[in-house]
Amino acid sequence: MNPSMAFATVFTDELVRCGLREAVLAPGSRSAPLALALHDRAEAGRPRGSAPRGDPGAGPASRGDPGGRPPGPALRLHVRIDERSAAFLALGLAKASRRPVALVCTSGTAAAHFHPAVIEADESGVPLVVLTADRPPELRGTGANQTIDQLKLYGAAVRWFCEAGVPEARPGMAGYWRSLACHAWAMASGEAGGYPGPVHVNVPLRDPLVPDVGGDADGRAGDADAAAWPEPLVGRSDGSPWTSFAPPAAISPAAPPSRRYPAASTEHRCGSSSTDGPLMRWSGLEPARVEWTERGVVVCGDGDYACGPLLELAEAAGWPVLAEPSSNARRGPNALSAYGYLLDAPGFAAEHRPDVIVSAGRPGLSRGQLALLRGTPGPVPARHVVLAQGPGRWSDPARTATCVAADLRLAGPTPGPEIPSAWLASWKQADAAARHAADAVLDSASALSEPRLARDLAAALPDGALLWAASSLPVRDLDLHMAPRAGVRVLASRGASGIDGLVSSAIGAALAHQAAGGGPAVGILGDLAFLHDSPGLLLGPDEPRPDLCLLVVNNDGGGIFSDLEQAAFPGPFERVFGTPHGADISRLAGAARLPYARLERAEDLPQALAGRGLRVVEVRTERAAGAGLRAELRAAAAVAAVAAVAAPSLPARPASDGT
Ligand SMILES: Cc1ncc(C[n+]2csc(CCOP(=O)(O)OP(=O)(O)O)c2C)c(N)n1
Ligand SMILES: [Mg+2]
Repeated sequence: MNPSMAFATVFTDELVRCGLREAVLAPGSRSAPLALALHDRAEAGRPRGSAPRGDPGAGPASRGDPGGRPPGPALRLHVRIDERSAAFLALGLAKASRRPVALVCTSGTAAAHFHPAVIEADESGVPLVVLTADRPPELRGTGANQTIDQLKLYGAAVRWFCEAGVPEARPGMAGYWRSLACHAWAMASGEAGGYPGPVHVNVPLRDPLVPDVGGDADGRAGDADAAAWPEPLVGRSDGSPWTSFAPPAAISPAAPPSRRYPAASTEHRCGSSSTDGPLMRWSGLEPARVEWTERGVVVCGDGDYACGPLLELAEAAGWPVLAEPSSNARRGPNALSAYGYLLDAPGFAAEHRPDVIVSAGRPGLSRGQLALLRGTPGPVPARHVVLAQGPGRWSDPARTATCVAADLRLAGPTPGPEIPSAWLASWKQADAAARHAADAVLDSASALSEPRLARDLAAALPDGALLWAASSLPVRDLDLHMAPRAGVRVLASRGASGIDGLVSSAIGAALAHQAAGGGPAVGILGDLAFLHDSPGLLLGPDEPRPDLCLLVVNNDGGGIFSDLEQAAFPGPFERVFGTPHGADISRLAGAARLPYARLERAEDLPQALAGRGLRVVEVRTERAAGAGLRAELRAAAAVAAVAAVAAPSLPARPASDGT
């Protein structure tokens, strides 16, 4: 076995021992050893003749481990033409599975195309192990073909960068490679104590880049010539990783897992064995104490956190829960569905200024929500406790945090859910009134509108479904119209809020969701987002395919801009913001050989969702009409909300700041 193949085979084996179940590859020549090793490992773990779309869980042993080893889990390989799509596919897989995914490309500009997904993974704490093949040092800076400076290519967006040594056939290499793989895994997954995210290993590989002639005619790494290596290449004999990391500190019994609000999915969580426990498992810190006061609010931003304890705290305190869809915390009796309308309603926010805000995840989806955090109108909240996203990561976009904590406890006498709170009742009454008014507007319109589609979609999905919501209006329409519910996992790329890579991210999330036994998946995307990642539609015949309906809301451009200040400049608006394209979505789906359908009436939504496999459903809407409808919705909801709380007056705010 030559050194490049030995490295790739051992490194792959070690990553699988760490827990790797999915790998994504965009082909090239310099990365050939990694491509062959991943393919060998994935093929060997699959029962003979089976389709490649199987569950990447347990499977028979691969023959890829030089020197043999006990049966191990299977690895699933995905191949994509476009590195940007490949990287977002990996992001979706890792986000839904909460497990690092390996992402491999060749040298040169290929590696640069990973950058947007690496940034999103950094911002949203999604674990990726990025492996970029490179020329060996002696060929760099010489004008050698397809050679660029790949060192620290992703800057500060990775948790850890490492330039691997050029593989050599000498003693000590196997331990080095296995230790390196474990290091990369731990830094990505958070098992080493950090916040999960992407890591980058630049891998210089010298020729030969394929198995030695006379080795394995199928192009497999081969076991036989492993004997010629100067030392055994095998890993730990019990199949365990070369290096394991001690689990986080024991969890305080004061923070039992929430039974009433189980986590939205049953999958593995990085660095811990359970998804449902205290908000943060990583911390040995004492929970922050929050003294009870009536006027409290819980804000749940985007993110992957066990929100059950927080929802129970909100119930015990009598505080409303203002949860973005991708927080997966919009459930339980205190969750509101139209809070965005309430916060925009004139007078409502001033009348409902909280004395304490507890925020979790990464808020920032709407201006009203940011204004609440900022304390506008009125004084900044006297107390704003931010629950950190992970070690060293917290989100405080309004810079009003008075305390950042890993966990919190409600202290002092609390009313409990059975004692009616005028404060909570007021929020709930206003929410119900706004919801009712908005529903009436939506149901009276003859054309299928974008907000109605979002509302009906969230309600129509069965328990166990996954919903990927694209940036721009789809996720905002859900935020304004999704009724509280459990059973559907909502994911979105809210780290950097790009409209890039969303076809591939949705495909990756659906694949991981279904590999773990999850139900159907739907991605709701604007037309520009869909077009932006149209290469993501192109799946080769051997590629794993999800059961995913891509619902394309085609308003022929960026509808969100019609709701923003830019709309006040009608001259340049259409060309430089609206971005009309006139693209034929059906032909694009046809070019990728995907089933395509048009949805025209709201009543037909269940039927449109009823298919199977990867498919495209287009809904045509109009940007101008959408902007008009949204204005009408805001006005109707505001009038209803304000009227609903006008009669019974709220308890007077205490003269002090309530702390
Ligand atoms: C990669 C990237 N480029 C540009 C933007 C700025 N941007 C935000 S929303 C948007 C328009 C999106 O249009 P579409 O996907 O059709 O959704 P719609 O606004 O119509 O709902 C753009 C260009 C972005 N967020 N990400
Ligand atoms: Mg659009």
